Amino acid sequence: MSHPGTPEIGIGMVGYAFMGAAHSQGWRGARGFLAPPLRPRLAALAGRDRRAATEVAERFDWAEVETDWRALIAREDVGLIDICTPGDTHAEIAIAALEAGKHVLCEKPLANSVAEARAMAEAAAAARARGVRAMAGFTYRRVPALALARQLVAEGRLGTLRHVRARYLQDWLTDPGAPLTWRLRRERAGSGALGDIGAHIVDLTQYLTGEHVAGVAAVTETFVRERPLPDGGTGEVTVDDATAFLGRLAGGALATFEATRFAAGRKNALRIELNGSDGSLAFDFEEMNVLHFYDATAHPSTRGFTRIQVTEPEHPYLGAWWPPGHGLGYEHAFAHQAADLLTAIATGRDPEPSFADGLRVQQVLAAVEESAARGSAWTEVAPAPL
Ligand code: SOE
Repeated sequence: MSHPGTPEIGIGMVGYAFMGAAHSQGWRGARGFLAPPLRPRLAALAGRDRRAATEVAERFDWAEVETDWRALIAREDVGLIDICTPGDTHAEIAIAALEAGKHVLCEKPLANSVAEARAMAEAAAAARARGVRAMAGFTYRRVPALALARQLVAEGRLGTLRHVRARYLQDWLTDPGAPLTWRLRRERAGSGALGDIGAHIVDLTQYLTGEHVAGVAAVTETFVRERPLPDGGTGEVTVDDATAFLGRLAGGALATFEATRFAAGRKNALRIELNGSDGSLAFDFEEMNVLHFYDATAHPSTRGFTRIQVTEPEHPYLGAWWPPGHGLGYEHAFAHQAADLLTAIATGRDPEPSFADGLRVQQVLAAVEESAARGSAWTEVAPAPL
């Protein structure tokens, strides 16, 4: 709990669109509600378009604006660089920041390729030796119901894990008239639904189970290959619209994954179910304050899925927010992420997920693309050493 006299750290954020807004809220929520032992100060926001960046900076109370991320890193009043830009810029900015001695929070997926992610993980390991910390922004780990799920698995409540069933379903591309944004271009985004939302369910699977995905067999598809450009004409979609793949976890459990932007009516349905010898867990982000738990060790007469309302002070993160029962939303996980990173920095611990965790997700994404290119051939994933 912070109190008057709590040391401050200046945050410098690169990017100011959707994720920039989410992270701005995150820093503010962390400071106000979670009160970490290092207080974030919104020092400066960087964006190439000064007018647009200034408008966002004013809305979210960023003190100053830079139009070059290098200038942001060079500022003495900035101790942490928060990267909220498309994937093609992550490696260059993160490595430069770490080398300059700044802590880093980087949005997911960590990079656009395994080579970039590996270079970032190496830079993070070198920086760690100098007390500089790096975290990858797989924010859903900080949804209280999923943090609770992790606790239950770690306590052994599921017994031996048999299955993971992970889906991330959205529908914002079902309209063929939806414009060709950067998210639909490989050179900017790395991949499509796979890297944008598939990365989340791969990370969650590895986080919840504590095991890595050891191999995959995949299909990917691009349903709409030409889309209108924002300024007229059309352009080519160069990433996947959807992917589905089978996986095997290191401990022997079978996993299925699906990530799509074409699931009409599913808005942000991140769903994950785990089945073990002693029980099951099920979560759907569209009901994000709820976790379903089946205890197979309970008496047969009362056995059944329990719908846990994850809104109580006993649950992860909840004690810092509203009175019991009031519930949280999408933005709160960003506040938890910010507070956890600041606490790790202040107490000299390694934040999670690390860049090495981000690299391990990237390796799975690469294996999915390789498998799909080889006609769904089984493709092993050799996880990067911890
Ligand atoms: C778009 O599909 C997106 O905004 C992702 O980029 C985010 O990571 C996810 O939280 C919500 O959906």
